[in-house]
Amino acid sequence: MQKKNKVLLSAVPIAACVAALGAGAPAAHAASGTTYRATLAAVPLNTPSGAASGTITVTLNGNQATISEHVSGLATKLPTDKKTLDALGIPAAFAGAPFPHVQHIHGPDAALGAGGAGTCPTSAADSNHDGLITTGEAGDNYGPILSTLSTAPGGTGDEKSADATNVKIAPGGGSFTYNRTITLSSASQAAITSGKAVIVVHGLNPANAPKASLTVPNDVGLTLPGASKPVAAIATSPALCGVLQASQMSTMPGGGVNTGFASTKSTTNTTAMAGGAAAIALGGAGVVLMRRRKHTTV
Ligand SMILES: [Cu+2]
Repeated sequence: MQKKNKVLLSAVPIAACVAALGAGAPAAHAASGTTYRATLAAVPLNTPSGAASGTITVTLNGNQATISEHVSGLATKLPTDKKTLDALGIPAAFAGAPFPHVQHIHGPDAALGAGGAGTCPTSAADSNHDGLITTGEAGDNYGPILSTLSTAPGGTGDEKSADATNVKIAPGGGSFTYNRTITLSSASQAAITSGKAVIVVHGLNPANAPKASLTVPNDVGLTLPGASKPVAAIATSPALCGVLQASQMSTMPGGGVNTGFASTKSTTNTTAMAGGAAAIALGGAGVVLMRRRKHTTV
């Protein structure tokens, strides 16, 4: 039932899978608990509408979260060309590897004094108007990293964990399926039950990413191990985003599986003290790499 490290590159019929999921029945439904789901949509400016998408279901049982996610349409492989790698600040060791997509549960973190509005950025988040929404620019929307959805054995990391930006344990490839049960921090649990947890998949596709993302260094101070300069913003910028919401079967055709979601949609606590530097710094040091569509084909 659990495909642990099978995440990298299970490329096959994901599109079909996504469609099925979108239609209703949660794929991974724990015996009990509350199910939350999100449609992962293209972040404006960063990913053309419809070019990439996904769905994620999170079933919460105490601090255990059973996650089932399908994503498609993202960048597939890293470039192999040394010049391209150098230009983007990607170490040669990553040449040709599956494009890693670091992904997190973001949200407010009271312990850090970091807010998060529980929203995905709109194009208005591009505060410097360069056509790109960077991690920093989206920080007010979704807040700092609360949990990392990695492929590492045992699971997840809090916002201080190196796992958060470790590309070696990030799911990779243009399409992937991610199924596992992880232990959540209290901040993550609180964010989810208050409707402020936001799933963010990082790493833009050079084939359709804003030009600025190739030339501007990332704004979270991230330099990949072995690189001579900070990785380009394309690596850390949010590609897909979705707000986790208690599963409301009423919105689904034929709806049936309703199990008391109402209580989980509590009034949002207005902890959104938008914007601390902390939120920004942690908000997505995503990591990743990218590839230039120029020569490799997908
Ligand atoms: Cu993130």
